[in-house]
Amino acid sequence: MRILTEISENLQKGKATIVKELVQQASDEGIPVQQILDEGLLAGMSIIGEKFKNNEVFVPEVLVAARAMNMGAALLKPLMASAGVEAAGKVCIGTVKGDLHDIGKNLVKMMMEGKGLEVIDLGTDVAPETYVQTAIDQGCQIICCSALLTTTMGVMEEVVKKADEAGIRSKVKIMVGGAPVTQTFCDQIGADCYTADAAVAMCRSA
Ligand code: B12
Repeated sequence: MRILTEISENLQKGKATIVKELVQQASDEGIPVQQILDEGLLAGMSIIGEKFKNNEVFVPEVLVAARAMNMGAALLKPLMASAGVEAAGKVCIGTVKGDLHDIGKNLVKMMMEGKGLEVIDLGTDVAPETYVQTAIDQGCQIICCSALLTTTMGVMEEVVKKADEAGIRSKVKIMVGGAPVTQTFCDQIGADCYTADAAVAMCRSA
């Protein structure tokens, strides 16, 4: 669909205002939210990812694209939220210590909120103790950890250990995700659940 291609192209150029307008237009035209997200915003972000890997674009370009992605996604958020639904549970989510990537984490958060869960966003660079203390203080049933760097994935194991030490392991499910994370890794560190993308994370958390 032309408009979805335009969203992707403008996102790659970091044109946040145009992305926002096009996302609004696409939604007004009745294109499903999931399709706008997948074929517009995420498609653009994935091309930027490839170009970043191949040194065709650099950090500043990625940052403006990320900003456009977040602005477009923020517009979709209320459309995903099921109006007036009472929170079905409480989740705390964050990107692990040492890692500043938050686009995927924000998407998972949005999807979970859309499913009626109350989500406490701990942001990025989150220490294992912070996840566990928040889960205790706020009574969260799920801790969600995101990592995009192979060098920070190991922090997730620390979260599992700290939850164990704090005596809350049986009461809290630990979900892990992010591009380098796999089911094997999830099993290895003793986490409860891994999903490859935000949409599945939403279903599993329900
Ligand atoms: C955007 C980006 C950045 C931006 C981040 C902006 C931001 N606000 O997030 C900036 C420019 C800051 C950046 C910096 C760096 N980056 Co960077 N970045 C990326 C890039 C291009 C896209 C990531 C992204 O947002 N993808 C889109 C989202 C939607 O996908 P996602 O995060 O995977 O999330 C999905 C799933 O994984 C899942 N998910 C995510 N989290 C969770 C959590 C749970 C619980 C669940 C269930 C699911 C789930 O759901 C999401 C949606 O479906 C990737 C390349 C790539 N292809 O991934 C590199 C990439 C991750 N970066 C990389 C690197 C090396 C860096 C830097 C070290 C570069 C540098 N030399 O400075 C720094 C590190 C900074 C730091 N300390 O964190 C490498 C990592 C290599 C590795 N194997 O470790 C990558 C893979 C690029 C590459 N190929 O070299 N980066």
